Amino acid sequence: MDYTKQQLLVFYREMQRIRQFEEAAIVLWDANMIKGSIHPYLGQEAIAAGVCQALQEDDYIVSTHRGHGHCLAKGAGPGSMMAELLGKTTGCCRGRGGSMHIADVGTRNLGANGLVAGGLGFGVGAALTSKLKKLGYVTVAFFGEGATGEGMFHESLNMAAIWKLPIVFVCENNRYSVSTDCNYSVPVADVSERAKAYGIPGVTADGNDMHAVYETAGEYIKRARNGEGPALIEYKTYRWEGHYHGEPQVYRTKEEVEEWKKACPILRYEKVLTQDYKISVDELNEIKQAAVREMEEAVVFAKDSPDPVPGTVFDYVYAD
Ligand SMILES: Cc1ncc(C[n+]2csc(CCOP(=O)(O)OP(=O)(O)O)c2C)c(N)n1
Repeated sequence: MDYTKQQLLVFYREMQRIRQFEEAAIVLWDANMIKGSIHPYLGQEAIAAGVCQALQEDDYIVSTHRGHGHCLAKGAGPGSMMAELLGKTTGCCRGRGGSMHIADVGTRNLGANGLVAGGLGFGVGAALTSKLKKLGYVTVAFFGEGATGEGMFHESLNMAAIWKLPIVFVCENNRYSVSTDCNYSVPVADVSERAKAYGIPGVTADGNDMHAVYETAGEYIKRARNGEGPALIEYKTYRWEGHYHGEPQVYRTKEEVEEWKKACPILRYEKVLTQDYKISVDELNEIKQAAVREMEEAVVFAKDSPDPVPGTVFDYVYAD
């Protein structure tokens, strides 16, 4: 596929923004400023960035407990996201959601979800609305390979298939569900094989290869938009952190993690951009530094924002 230089740099920038957001969030967690756990997206940046670049502004996404990358890539502001992590009133859920329930309805992100596979049902609902009301938007449902053992995964694929809904199911196979290796928990070599059971296309692609992610997503998003129904994409990748930041990781070796860090999607893309597209290292550094500054500003905004007043705890629970 031919890309403009502007497109290439946007892909790079979006991955760097996710990387820098996560690294800044980890610093805040280590300083005990974030209550509860965070599930970093480090190592998986190409997927959120590539898939969301293939979406239109009015398309929807549903996310997971590992949802910061999806939220940022779909367009949420890092200041309001960081404030959400700190439970501040300026957060995108006014401090009520925190990391694991981060959502940004304004940018058509129906939210992260504490229930594994929980988002898939919402995604099917959003897709059904699009079809019934002829709204033309597509929904992407992100989930991990662990979610494919849940009933909700199978019910969602089945319903989306029989009604030919405009939804793309995006499985981020990062190898582990908490401590369980997918070689134990998933009985097929590729999660995408499961699409056969629902009569929809299933494809596996390299989740650390930005162009492979973007092109695969683009193909099936277009197909869904044309009324040809859902598809299941599996992106193979690897999560660098433990299940949550600070998790002991006794189920894998440091060597395995280090090996996967060599396949870093950002380093790989830097090589592609400098070697194949002759983009200078200086230009890439500038983009990285801009992402660092953007996240520093987000942290300052979040820290300076007010805490919610305890008496407002029941506000926003019900719609007006
Ligand atoms: C229905 C349900 N079962 C179990 C859990 C506990 N749990 C939280 S995350 C997780 C693993 C999820 O793995 P995966 O779907 O592969 O996503 P990843 O963490 O790898 O991104 C589990 C079992 C839960 N939150 N919800």
